Amino acid sequence: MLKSFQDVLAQAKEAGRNVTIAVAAAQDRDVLQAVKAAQELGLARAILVGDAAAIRLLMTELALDPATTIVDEPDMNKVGLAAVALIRQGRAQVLMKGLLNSKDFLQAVLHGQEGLRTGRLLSHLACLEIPGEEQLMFFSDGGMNIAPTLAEKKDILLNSLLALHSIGIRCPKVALLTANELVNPKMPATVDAQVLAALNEEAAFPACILEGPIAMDVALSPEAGRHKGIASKIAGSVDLFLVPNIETGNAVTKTIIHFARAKMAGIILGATNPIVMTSRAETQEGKLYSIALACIAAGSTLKGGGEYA
Ligand code: COD
Repeated sequence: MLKSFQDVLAQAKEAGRNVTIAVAAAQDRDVLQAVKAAQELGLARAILVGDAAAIRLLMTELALDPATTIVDEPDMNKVGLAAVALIRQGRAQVLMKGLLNSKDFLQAVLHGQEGLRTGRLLSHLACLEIPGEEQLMFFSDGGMNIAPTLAEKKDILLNSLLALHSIGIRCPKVALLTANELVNPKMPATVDAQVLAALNEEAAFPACILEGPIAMDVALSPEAGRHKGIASKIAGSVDLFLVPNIETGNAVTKTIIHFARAKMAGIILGATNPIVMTSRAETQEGKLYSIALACIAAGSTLKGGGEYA
């Protein structure tokens, strides 16, 4: 059971995948420090795509392995696709966002002819280690899908469950996050949560204990559940929070990071290959944990189709 990012690193080292990462717009100190740490831990090699002159300067400063391959693409409009091309050519197995905007990076990933689409929905999964908490907590989707429809929420849930299963959480506890436990047609998230919970009763998803609609207080605290008269099997031990929209996921995770000094890793699921996507402001530590998470969540990557094992 993964309880911390040290466990994630240990599992990634044990998996010994030693993959190659294609880093898009690698001319960034924190990105290169994370790459250096991943190389030294034996997690991954890297191909650095971006402004070669700027990358070389940083490599010297950080004493990065001088044998590390660089692909020169200083044009920020082309750098995402140049890194994606390395994945398509089989020269790299994991894609990583460097110093470019998430939107530009994701548009390269989603490119119709030259991207990494599988026919499935792609979604972002955030993993947080929060001081004082006994387990890692996962949030989706606070990074890619802006206002998911019910069908998209199904896919986001499926992507997340496959990833959690592949990192060893066999029966994740899932909270379908809303502002209230009562179903209210004026709050569409509660209606969607009710439908998803009913689908889970029919075994539409991989193994999980899923509850919703459920508000954050009950999801976090059995005591709050008792006060509100709600019997919950997941209160206080939720693995995965499925949020109703990108603003909720983004704000919740960034708030936890700020106030609780949490650490976060972020990956994109549902593409042909695992993808590391963190905020440009994320620390080198968070970027390293994201690489490790991508390496061990690779088992959830399906080549086309929508079925799951
Ligand atoms: N999965 C699979 N295909 C997708 C997805 C997805 N999640 N999103 C769009 N597509 C496909 C569509 O079906 C269509 O074929 C094509 O891509 C273009 O769709 P649009 O027009 O909706 O795409 P864009 O380019 O306008 O938007 C896609 C983004 C992912 C760039 C957009 O949703 C976005 O900006 N998301 C938020 C990124 C962000 O700022 N995150 C916060 C910081 S971490």
